[in-house]
Amino acid sequence: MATQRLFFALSLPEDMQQQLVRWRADTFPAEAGVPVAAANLHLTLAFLGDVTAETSQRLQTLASRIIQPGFDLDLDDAGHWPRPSVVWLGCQRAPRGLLQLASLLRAQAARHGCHQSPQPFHPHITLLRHATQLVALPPRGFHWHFRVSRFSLFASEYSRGRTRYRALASWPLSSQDPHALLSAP
Ligand code: 2AM
Repeated sequence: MATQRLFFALSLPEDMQQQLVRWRADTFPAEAGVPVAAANLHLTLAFLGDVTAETSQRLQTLASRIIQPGFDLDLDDAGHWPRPSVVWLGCQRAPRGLLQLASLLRAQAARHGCHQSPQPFHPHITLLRHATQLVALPPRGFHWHFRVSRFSLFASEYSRGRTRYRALASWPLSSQDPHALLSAP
């Protein structure tokens, strides 16, 4: 049966992709790892693995029904995980909206047979892969901010020695906080 390797994720605004790529080049030496291509930088919400078209369609229908306000994301933390050999960018305090969205998508994925890691969700953007050596991390104090107003389903495609992430569908998060609307005079 034909399957696709899929994941729900947040993409980054193009100008931020470029800023991050420049900062990464200034911050990490070339031998620290293999840089993820600018267009591939993303924050995974829920990894689905290889799924059939039917499962993909069901999960897309559920995703389209999610009603949740957008949220602000502050990227101000970095780390090195020696086991998957990645250097990542994340947040010291993940916003509640991000955790809620990921938790919902992961629960829906699990109910449709997509194995979810038992490890707690640690939101991150992978910057470098094959980071097998000890890496000097940048001192705290760096900071990027952006407003998250949509999330997407991506297919991971491998061809001619390269992995490319292709957005299959995207859904908006509402622009206003419903609680703010309820308490408005
Ligand atoms: P990573 O960046 O930490 O490797 C596509 O592979 C995206 O799904 C990546 O962001 C990857 O995270 C994430 N992902 C989560 N679990 C995965 C798994 N078991 N295999 C591959 N990718 C996974």
